[in-house]
Amino acid sequence: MRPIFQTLITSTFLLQTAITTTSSPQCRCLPSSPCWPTSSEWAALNQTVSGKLLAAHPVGSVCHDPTYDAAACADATTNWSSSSWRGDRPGGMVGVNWEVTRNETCYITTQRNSTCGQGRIPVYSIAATTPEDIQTGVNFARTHNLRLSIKNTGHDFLGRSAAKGSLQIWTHAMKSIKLTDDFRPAGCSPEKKGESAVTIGAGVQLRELYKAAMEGNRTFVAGFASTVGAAGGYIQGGGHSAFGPWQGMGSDNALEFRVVVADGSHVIANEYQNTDLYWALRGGGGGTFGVVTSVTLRTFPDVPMVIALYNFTAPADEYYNFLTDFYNYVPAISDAGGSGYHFMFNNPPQPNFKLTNFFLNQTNTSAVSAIYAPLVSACKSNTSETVFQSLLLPSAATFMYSRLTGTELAGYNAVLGSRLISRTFMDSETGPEKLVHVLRALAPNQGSEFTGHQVAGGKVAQNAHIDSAINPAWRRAIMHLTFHRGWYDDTPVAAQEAITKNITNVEMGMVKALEPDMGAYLNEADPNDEDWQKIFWGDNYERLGAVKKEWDPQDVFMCYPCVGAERWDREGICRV
Ligand SMILES: Cc1cc2nc3c(=O)[nH]c(=O)nc-3n(C[C@H](O)[C@H](O)[C@H](O)COP(=O)(O)OP(=O)(O)OC[C@H]3O[C@@H](n4cnc5c(N)ncnc54)[C@H](O)[C@@H]3O)c2cc1C
Ligand SMILES: *[C@@H]1O[C@H](CO)[C@@H](O)[C@H](O)[C@H]1NC(C)=O
Ligand SMILES: *[C@@H]1O[C@H](CO)[C@@H](O)[C@H](O)[C@H]1NC(C)=O
Ligand SMILES: *[C@@H]1O[C@H](CO)[C@@H](O)[C@H](O)[C@H]1NC(C)=O
Ligand SMILES: *[C@@H]1O[C@H](CO)[C@@H](O)[C@H](O)[C@H]1NC(C)=O
Ligand SMILES: *[C@@H]1O[C@H](CO)[C@@H](O)[C@H](O)[C@H]1NC(C)=O
Ligand SMILES: *[C@@H]1O[C@H](CO)[C@@H](O)[C@H](O)[C@H]1NC(C)=O
Ligand SMILES: *[C@@H]1O[C@H](CO)[C@@H](O)[C@H](O)[C@H]1NC(C)=O
Ligand SMILES: *[C@@H]1O[C@H](CO)[C@@H](O)[C@H](O)[C@H]1NC(C)=O
Ligand SMILES: *[C@@H]1O[C@H](CO)[C@@H](O)[C@H](O)[C@H]1NC(C)=O
Ligand SMILES: CC(=O)N[C@H]1CO[C@H](CO)[C@@H](O)[C@@H]1O
Repeated sequence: MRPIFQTLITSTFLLQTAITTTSSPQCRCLPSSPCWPTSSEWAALNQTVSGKLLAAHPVGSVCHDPTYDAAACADATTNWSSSSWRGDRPGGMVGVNWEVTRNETCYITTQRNSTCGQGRIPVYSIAATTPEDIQTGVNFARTHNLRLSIKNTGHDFLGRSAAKGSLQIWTHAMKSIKLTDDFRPAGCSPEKKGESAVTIGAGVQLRELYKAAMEGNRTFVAGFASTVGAAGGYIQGGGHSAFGPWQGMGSDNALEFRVVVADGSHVIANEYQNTDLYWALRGGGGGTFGVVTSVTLRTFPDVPMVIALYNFTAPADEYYNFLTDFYNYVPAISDAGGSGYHFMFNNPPQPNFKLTNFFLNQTNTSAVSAIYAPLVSACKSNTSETVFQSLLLPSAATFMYSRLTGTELAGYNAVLGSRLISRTFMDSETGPEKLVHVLRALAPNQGSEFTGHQVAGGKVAQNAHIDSAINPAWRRAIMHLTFHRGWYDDTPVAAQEAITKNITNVEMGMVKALEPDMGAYLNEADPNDEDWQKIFWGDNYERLGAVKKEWDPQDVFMCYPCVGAERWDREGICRV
């Protein structure tokens, strides 16, 4: 070795030593490291949390040697695609691709004798029932320099709720729900008037909350899903909803958080105390600033609503003309208070469009039908099929609960692409046409559908004055567009990579070119975009970085792509 390199290496080494002795270790302790806690230390931890420490395993491991179990494997096979079954297990994620490392084969479709690796599933899990359990877990992970992960339901589309070699804090069992008409944030002035709200434990899932709200004749802002968590990644990521254009983003209506932070203390964050943490928790993303133990959400009276249903099928040219016309109407639908979802199915023999729009606190079905009437008549033809209806529903709360089936599709391998589309773009003369041009170009390579989430505009835009960490692009948006690409368990690793790279480099490239200055929703987006800081948080990223440094200087909490993740490798194991 030439002396120059020798010197370089030696000085680099010295520098490293200096850094590690004055700050934190370079890498986390993994089960293979000498610094991994001893079995008696794990046993003591288990005792402190009253026996709630579990060994976590990939859900497919019961179908493989040497852990094969015929009955458990039959159960796994039956329930493989159920998000509630996956949510009930510490090793279950909604996307199998976030459980299994690409070259490992822990599937129900692979042979019993093929190796089932631990993949990205944590080693141990604390099935917390109290904030104290969580404090114990955070302190243990910090003291032993462990990779810490937080799992609520495992729905994260970007894989943030699993982490290789980690100790998991699992919030699933924290199910308390308390409605009140007189919520006053801790620390507020005596004159502050109370308001209607609900305080929920970290593990409450949306269907449970919709049920409680319906029974209390109330509504609240949340997603259209049964098993997504109400207090975890959803609300901390901003939380979009069909009720958003009526009452704002989910996080706009989060009044108070209780959080176990990196030093192990349990703190309150609201408008009156720890305001920087409160700012960051409303849109800064889950898994980053602490473990939220409970959150208080504003509630609203139950109201009637009108829903508009549209079903359109036609040969491709006619279909895409219709779609362009439809997007020209989206601003008018938004101005009339409309929100909701439309689905664009690209499957042969003919593309099909389905829409469900919500008009909250409205009762006049003729007024709603009148908004769509010109579109409906312009697009009716002898080659298309159109069904349009508007219906009056007496209770929005009852409708939401009754439409939720209790579980969602899970157990697949997929990644998403998505983009927030601005009101300005949709209002522009050529915007709708350009958007449809891209949708048409992407359709042949499309697994099933595009979804247009009409969850912005209205109160979401009007709430631009709220100072929170949410991506400012949400305030300018009129729609959140998503699509996904999947693969099979036995798709070769190289082919999987070709699919994910194509989304990032080709397909998202086309979508982003429509409006380079917009962004994306951090909970439903391409996990591989290198520009994630700007895309998910825009100008808020710098301030988020400062809050992260203040509350968690050693990065006890880490996920990817999450605030501060540029300091770590992709799995959050070694600093870069
Ligand atoms: C079927 C389906 C429907 C969806 N519908 C909607 C929708 O209508 N609107 C919408 O906005 N989004 C929707 N989403 C996206 C959803 O918001 C995200 O998947 C979100 O991450 C789920 O949060 P979770 O806590 O349930 O999941 P998890 O995967 O368990 O957690 C997500 C992230 O939050 C962290 N986290 C979880 N709990 C805590 C906690 N207590 N404290 C700190 N960090 C925590 C995790 O570490 C992880 O980083 C949907 C997703 C699916 C799969
Ligand atoms: C923790 O203790 C409980 C009850 O004593 C036991 O059932 C469980 O297996 C222990 N967990 C681990 C990881 O050993
Ligand atoms: C998968 O690849 C990783 C990284 O290359 C390697 O460490 C691991 O042993 C592989 N697992 C299997 C089952 O081949
Ligand atoms: C697994 O079992 C099949 C037959 O059931 C056999 O052909 C194959 O060689 C086995 N593979 C390993 C790795 O043992
Ligand atoms: C909800 O409304 C129904 C019908 O108006 C009423 O009978 C019921 O008592 C109300 N429930 C609550 C908790 O206010
Ligand atoms: C909507 O259109 C599809 C495709 O033409 C058809 O199969 C379906 O039954 C229609 N649904 C309704 C509610 O009209
Ligand atoms: C519903 O609309 C009426 C006016 O039409 C308004 O007075 C009332 O406050 C609204 N209710 C809610 C909960 O928005
Ligand atoms: C409902 O809307 C229609 C069409 O805009 C209007 O003519 C009618 O007067 C409205 N009905 C009520 C009760 O407001
Ligand atoms: C549809 O209508 C057009 C014009 O009215 C006509 O030329 C065409 O033949 C019709 N197509 C079918 C399939 O009936
Ligand atoms: C990449 O995406 C484009 C647009 O959807 C598609 O035409 C092309 O076939 C894709 N390539 C691969 C390798 O998937
Ligand atoms: C949690 C869950 O969905 N469990 C189901 C697994 O499959 C069996 C058989 O269909 C059902 O009875 C369980 O409810």
